[in-house]
Amino acid sequence: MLGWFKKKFAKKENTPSCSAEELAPESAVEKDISDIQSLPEETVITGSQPDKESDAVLPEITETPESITPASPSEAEVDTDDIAIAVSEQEEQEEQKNIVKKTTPPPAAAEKNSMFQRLSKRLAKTKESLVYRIDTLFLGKKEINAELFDELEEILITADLGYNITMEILDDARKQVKRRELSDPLLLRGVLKEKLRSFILESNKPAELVMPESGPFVIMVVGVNGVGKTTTIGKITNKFKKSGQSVLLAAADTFRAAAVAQLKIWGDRNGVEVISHSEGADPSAVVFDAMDKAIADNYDVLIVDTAGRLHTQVNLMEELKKIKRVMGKRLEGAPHEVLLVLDATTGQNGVSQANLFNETVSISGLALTKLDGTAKGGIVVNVCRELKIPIRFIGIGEQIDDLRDFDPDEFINALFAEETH
Ligand SMILES: Nc1nc2c(ncn2[C@@H]2O[C@H](COP(=O)(O)OP(=O)(O)OP(=O)(O)O)[C@@H](O)[C@H]2O)c(=O)[nH]1
Ligand SMILES: [Mg+2]
Repeated sequence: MLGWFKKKFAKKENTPSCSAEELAPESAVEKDISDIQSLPEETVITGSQPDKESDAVLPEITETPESITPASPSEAEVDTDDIAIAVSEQEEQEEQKNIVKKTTPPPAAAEKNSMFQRLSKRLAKTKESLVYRIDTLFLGKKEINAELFDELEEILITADLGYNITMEILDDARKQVKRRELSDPLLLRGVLKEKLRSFILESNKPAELVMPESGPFVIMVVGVNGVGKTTTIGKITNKFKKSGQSVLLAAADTFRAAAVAQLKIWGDRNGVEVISHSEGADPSAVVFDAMDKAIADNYDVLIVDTAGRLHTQVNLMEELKKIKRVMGKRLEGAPHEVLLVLDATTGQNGVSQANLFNETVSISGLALTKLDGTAKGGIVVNVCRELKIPIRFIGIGEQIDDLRDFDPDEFINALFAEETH
């Protein structure tokens, strides 16, 4: 997961060359810092689908919550008659502080925990359609029978796990029941959880991406209309910036003027420059200029936004090939990452989108957005299994820090977590 991102960070710190494992502790610290910086904030998620028409109108960045510690009264405000009371109040406050000190977990652990809670909350719709329905099904059932399997099948299919995965899970469970390894429906819950985890882990092996020794790390972002490409670019930029990387953005979506404006808003939020041409310009020309600047000015990362296109639009898919070619000509090995953004709410269709984009420009990583807005989060497992392309990020909201590095364990644990019932 994001091995390339962390390696670059380590390289900047003049860390002597060492293996990924050796780098791990430092990477973990870096991840913690990035998690802490993106303080959890409770944003309201509306039940409605994001409005495509309003995509140029971006949500405001929520303010970081103010410190809630009350300020102690200044000396000037304290009347001499009240000194005794003030002293006793002060003692009380000190005592309270000590209690807080004793009971509050270390900040990093607390933040990590709250990030997990937040992820779990954002997956509420999928939890309801998948995990809670399974729990309700098993509640009070004493034995595993054919009827229970039928109902389970319906639940798994509805959560968009896909037919093949559903059948594989059920066949495996049936075999365990037959061998009498499984008789209690409640144990079946654990078996399902582990099965889903292993599907993702087997298929989502983190790909080793080799960072360029010199020059910018070039990311080309592609996908169909409205899936969340530009928003995801804004969020990724934030991640890179927070770990000290310089980022340049290229507005190669020249289809609509609003698209350039939208990327510029994200550029402003992150304090990074955006290379753009006028509406209708050749996107390859924008990319060429951006590559020039990224190389000349020694940027660490260049992220290229492209226009949304249907995977079935042959001409537009050819245009993507051209953009990619231009990058490779200007800098050998570029783009180092072709990131396909998939909207989780579109479910199974995402798999066919990915196949066609993959045929055209060889996808190296996936970002699965809008997992907060769908009850079909099972698509994550399906995508891992069917595509065997690593999921790098999951989008769980519209705010700048609503993008998580995809961690299979964290995802499955958040889905099955009981504390947010
Ligand atoms: N709830 C939610 N909304 C998201 C997420 N990611 C993106 N969106 C919303 O999806 C809508 C479309 O996002 P864009 O980033 O404009 O999508 P795009 O792929 O760049 O669109 P085009 O450039 O028109 O193809 C916007 O309203 C975003 O706020 C997410 O993870 N969760
Ligand atoms: Mg866009």
